[in-house]
Amino acid sequence: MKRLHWATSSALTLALVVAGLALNFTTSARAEILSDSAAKNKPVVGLVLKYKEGVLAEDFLGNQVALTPELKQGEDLGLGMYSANFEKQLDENAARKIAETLATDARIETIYLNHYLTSANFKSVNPILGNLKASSAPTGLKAIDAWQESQPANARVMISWNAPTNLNGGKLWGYRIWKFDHVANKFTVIVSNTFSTNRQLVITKNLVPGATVSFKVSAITRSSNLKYMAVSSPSVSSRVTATSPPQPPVLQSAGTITSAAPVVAWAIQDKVARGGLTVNYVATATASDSSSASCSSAGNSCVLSGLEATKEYTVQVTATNARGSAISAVVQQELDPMISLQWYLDSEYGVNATEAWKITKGSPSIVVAVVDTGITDHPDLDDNVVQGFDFISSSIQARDGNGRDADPSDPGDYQTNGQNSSWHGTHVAGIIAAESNSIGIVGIAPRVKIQPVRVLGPNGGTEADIAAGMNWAIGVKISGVITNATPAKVVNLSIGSSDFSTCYSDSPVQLAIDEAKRRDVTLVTAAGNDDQEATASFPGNCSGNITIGATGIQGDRSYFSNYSAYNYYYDVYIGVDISAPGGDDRAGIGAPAGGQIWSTLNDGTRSPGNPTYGKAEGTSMSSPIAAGVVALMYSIRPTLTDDQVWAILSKTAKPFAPTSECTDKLIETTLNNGTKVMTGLCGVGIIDAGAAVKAVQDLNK
Ligand SMILES: [Ca+2]
Ligand SMILES: [Ca+2]
Ligand SMILES: [Ca+2]
Repeated sequence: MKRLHWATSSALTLALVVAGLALNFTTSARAEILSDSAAKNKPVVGLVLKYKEGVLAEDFLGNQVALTPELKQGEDLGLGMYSANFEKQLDENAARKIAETLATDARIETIYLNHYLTSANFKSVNPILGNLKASSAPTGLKAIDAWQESQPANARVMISWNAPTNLNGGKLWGYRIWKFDHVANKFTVIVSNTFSTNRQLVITKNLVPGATVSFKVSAITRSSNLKYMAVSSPSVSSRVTATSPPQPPVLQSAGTITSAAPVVAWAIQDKVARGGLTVNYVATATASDSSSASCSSAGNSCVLSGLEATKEYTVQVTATNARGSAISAVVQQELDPMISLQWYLDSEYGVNATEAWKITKGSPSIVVAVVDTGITDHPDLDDNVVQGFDFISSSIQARDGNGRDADPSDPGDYQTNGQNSSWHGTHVAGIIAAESNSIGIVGIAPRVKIQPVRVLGPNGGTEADIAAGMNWAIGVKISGVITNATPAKVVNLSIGSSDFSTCYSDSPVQLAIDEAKRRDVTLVTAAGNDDQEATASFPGNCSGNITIGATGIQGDRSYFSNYSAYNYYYDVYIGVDISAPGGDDRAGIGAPAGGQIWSTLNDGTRSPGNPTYGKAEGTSMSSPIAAGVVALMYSIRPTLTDDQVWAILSKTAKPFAPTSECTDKLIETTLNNGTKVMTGLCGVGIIDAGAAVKAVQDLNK
């Protein structure tokens, strides 16, 4: 739900919060106790305690403070939250009694029942304006490339300017720096106050080498009694292109040749790929006996000559500009043989994957966390898996003989009633990043990395374990747990529970999402498979994540997919942000994979057997397709913000089938601030990887 922040903070959440308030036992001196009213008939497994800032939540022996005798010590969840568990599950009243005892402890800020807890008050400080006339604008702004040989791949610019000529009685306090944002299409503040009268600044953050950027500067003054501040209008803007060595060219002719005078061609590089500079290319053909020939061009092809037709040559292209060189990768020519079953890649209502792959198949430095059942060994995945973690705290649920550990292998989530293990995490991981390697299938982003974070066992997962897994995935430090050396840029949660109708603003999972947004990590969630309003499916109904509905091969809502709720007050649909293929076996009779989603699996019925492939359908499948597309977007521009990711995904979405109810219920609403938003029963459309990645590439022009 969740990209409509103005709505979540008022109408929709208001109704939910009012219901929640009736349950609160909040007074100013006591910790707040929160519980989901929809879950009041469910057993409570423990509490989540959020300690007040500055409190040491563990004593010097490592014992968690403030626990009562009924509570067993739990674990650090990150962000100041700790779990604490009951010996056995309790009902709401019994759990609340224990929570009330704890609520008088001055060290605790919030207590969450039902596996939940927390509270965080974010107070923004508004500077006092007025009673002081702003200075004149700074003049003479100059932005120059400040490339450094010691860090050749990093974009670096320096801006300098003249002080305002008229301070209008104020005292110069610092400067405000603005940068043009191509998605918002306006200048946005990147440094609120330099707190310095220095008139130059080196900028290294959120710059793309080769991309042109514009800056403006305002002067900040304050009154002599320091009570008031004023910000001048911005200076005239200045543009600069940060430079770097070029990116490796992508060969478009064969990487191996046997003719005497072949044409070698490579993809045209845009300005960013050229490192912002003029580039010259040299193609070289080398035989196994080291004989070679080369040709050069400033364009995108050249003709080799002097080769011997009887020899086999390997061809590579080197791009060189004033900052350095880069050489093309060895060409991958095989196709993964099961690609014909993967209709969700390129059929009419697929995601246009091949168009995206012309630009990128993903960068190995982009990590997608799969917060799920863990992972199994698979030759189509193994090379793309980075260190994950197992956050299932109950050793009984975990089935690996212990609680938390560094091995996220999936031992099987079979049910004692005879239901086989699902290998859900393995299927989800393959959809995102199965390798492009001439076997099996290919993932949406086959060169990015998967980080398996195990939180789901045979009974699902607790919110505490899920929140801890999310926090670790995005790089939050958690005591007793190895540091995440490769924090994720995208987190996929193919989880949907209609047992919880509310995502409280201070629930552990919501706080993890808030932290992810602060770190510009994109959280992608499933809308749920209950064929009901998605606003009742947790954690898709939290705020700030992107919630994905499912469509079938015919471009209509999958029969099981949750859908958006219509909000009369705001005239918008809320719940599903956008859709992606999730399969629909009823609409896919006779289609490849029966209209379902084909991915990596395991053939074990209980514990892991052999790697295999198979089909599945659900918003659990549409969510990782979206996560893969987002990973491709970050791959060519890691400095994208999460809000830019959503702006691009929503602008580039492709239409549903003309006859679909999803098309009928698309509406455009003008918000109070004049901006227009499109919402609909199934979100704004079907994700289009080709158009989204192209739009990111266009930002680089
Ligand atoms: Ca374990
Ligand atoms: Ca384990
Ligand atoms: Ca493959």
